[in-house]
Amino acid sequence: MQSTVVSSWNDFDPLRHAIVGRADFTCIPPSEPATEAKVPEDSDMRGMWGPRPLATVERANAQLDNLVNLLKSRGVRVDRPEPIQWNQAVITPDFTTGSMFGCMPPRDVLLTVGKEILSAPMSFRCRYWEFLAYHTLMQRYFDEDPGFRWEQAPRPRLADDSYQAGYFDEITIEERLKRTAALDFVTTEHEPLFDAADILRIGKDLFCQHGLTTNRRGMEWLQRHFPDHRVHSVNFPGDPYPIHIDATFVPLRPGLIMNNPNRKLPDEQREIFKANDWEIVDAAQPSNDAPPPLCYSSVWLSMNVLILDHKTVIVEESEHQQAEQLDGLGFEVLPLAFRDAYPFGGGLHCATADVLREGTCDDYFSQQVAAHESEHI
Ligand code: DAV
Repeated sequence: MQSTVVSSWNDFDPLRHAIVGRADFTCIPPSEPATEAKVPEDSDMRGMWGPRPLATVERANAQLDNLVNLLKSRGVRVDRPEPIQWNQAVITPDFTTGSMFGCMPPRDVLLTVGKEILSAPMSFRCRYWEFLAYHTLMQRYFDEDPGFRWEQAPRPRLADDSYQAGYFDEITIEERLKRTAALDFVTTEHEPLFDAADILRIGKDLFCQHGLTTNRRGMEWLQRHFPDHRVHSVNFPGDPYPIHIDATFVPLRPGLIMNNPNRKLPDEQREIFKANDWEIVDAAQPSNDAPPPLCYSSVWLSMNVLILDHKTVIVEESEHQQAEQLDGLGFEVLPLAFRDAYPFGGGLHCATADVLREGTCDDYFSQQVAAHESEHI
């Protein structure tokens, strides 16, 4: 058996070893303060909860297996989590909720920074135990790589004081947009909270989306935990459901990022990219008008691509416009059908987590800029 090396500093250096999620037993969780905030008013998921229909699980797993095969054919080693029976209640001294969620999107919970994989303190109560699906893998990496740092952020309590009560009662989209632009979110600053998928890793700099699932205290914790990094807070007015940075602000290779044109990084937060000669391009429009049924995510999963190296990217096969843009930017585009997996927790980037990418912790932003919202925390 190959021995494991854990190391990854960004999303674009050559990928050698990844974790790909599984759809087994995935549930639509019952409503709770944080999921209330995410599920759109007109969503077909409102009021539904419980295990997802088996036929949809099987279709998602088939597409996840195809992703595994594509990665292997490109020389990437792949591991899979161990799904738990997610249809069980979560009971802690501070809260109870009716079911868990799933382990299709390892990107949400596992943050790889160099030789460390950290399980994130997620704000959804239904996701409290999700890291356990990766426990056997982490144990194995720990045994095989003497330099691997197996870490966990402080477990959040997720009691009522972690959320603003009634925050989303009868709220319109306009009101949502006003509040998110004003950095007023359903999660409070009571304790550190973040999802790993809110953290964009670009070498020495970590750009964190301040939104529904990540608060300033979470970023403060990350800064203290990674003292050699620079942690920046970024936000994207225009997104009524700001959750996870990977359908909003996606680095393609050193010096190039694509930004969701409906969720633009504000001018003052672009300064650091400008000062260091990074180009920010608008992402292509999605080719689909609507997400698949029972899906949390928006049509912008079109941007949720998986980069294999500076010249190769996997794109969902129906996303012709996104594929064309990446082709024009000099990438070899590998199309892969993946929409059946979307309802289980996201796209190609969400469905994976990095174990090993080549490369080192480079300093891409040696010109730091004056403090503002994207300030170094
Ligand atoms: O646009 O719905 C999806 C990100 C999933 N990790 C969106 C964000």
